[in-house]
Amino acid sequence: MIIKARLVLILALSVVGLQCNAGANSSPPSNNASANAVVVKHSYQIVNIYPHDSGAFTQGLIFVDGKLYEGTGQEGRSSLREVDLQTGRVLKKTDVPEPFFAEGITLLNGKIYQLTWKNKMGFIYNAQTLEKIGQFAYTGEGWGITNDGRSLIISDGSNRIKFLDPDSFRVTKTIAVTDGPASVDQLNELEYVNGEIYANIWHDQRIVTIDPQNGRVTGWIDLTGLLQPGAVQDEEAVLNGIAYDQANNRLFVTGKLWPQLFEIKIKRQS
Ligand SMILES: [Ca+2]
Repeated sequence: MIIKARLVLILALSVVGLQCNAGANSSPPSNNASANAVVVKHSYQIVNIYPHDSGAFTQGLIFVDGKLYEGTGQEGRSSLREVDLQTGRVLKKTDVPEPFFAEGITLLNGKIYQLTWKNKMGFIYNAQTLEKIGQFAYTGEGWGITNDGRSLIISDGSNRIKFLDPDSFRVTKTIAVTDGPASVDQLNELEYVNGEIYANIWHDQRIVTIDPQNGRVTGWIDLTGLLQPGAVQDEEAVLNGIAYDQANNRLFVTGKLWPQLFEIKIKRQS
């Protein structure tokens, strides 16, 4: 019995050692939440694959009322587009002038809101025409944006998500995203899906799902292997872009400069 107990102890210590090594090799450490907490990992399956403009540096993706909209970034290449899902063809486009580096987009009450990265200025468009009809100021960086039907919900590259009143643009609530004791930062493109916030994490193959009430992580969706190896060359061509078609319960994902856009189905584990 003693020998057996010792064996169990050695095995347990070995597991702890392996976890420590895994933690030491992960980068960045603040995103190594899965090793520290009870995590729900969801799997996925590909439902459809559509063409995507491989010149589009995707920073925002939404699907509303049967239309796919995309916001693209980089100075001089930033834009807001309406895109044909089936062909990937750009149907309408409004360019964002230099020096603005456009980021996430969301549609609320017929208006599309688009963030910019470091310019502390967002743009407002008529969703039908993509004509610019206004702008708004905010503090900090702008990364991803979505909405819950009432508030604009904004990420800034940290682990914080801010809720803004869409009329006054005042911050009404801020949540810190945590998975157990671990902070989950570099939150990027966002999507509000059935009462949860889905977020891309910059340079990470995982989407994190978040409780908007308290910032607690509710699950992880690992999309490693979604894009064929070698399909993109640019180091910045990372997973970014989540759009939910609420009417048909479809979830779309793509990445910066990716040649494809995927409809995926999440297989939830609980
Ligand atoms: Ca989105």
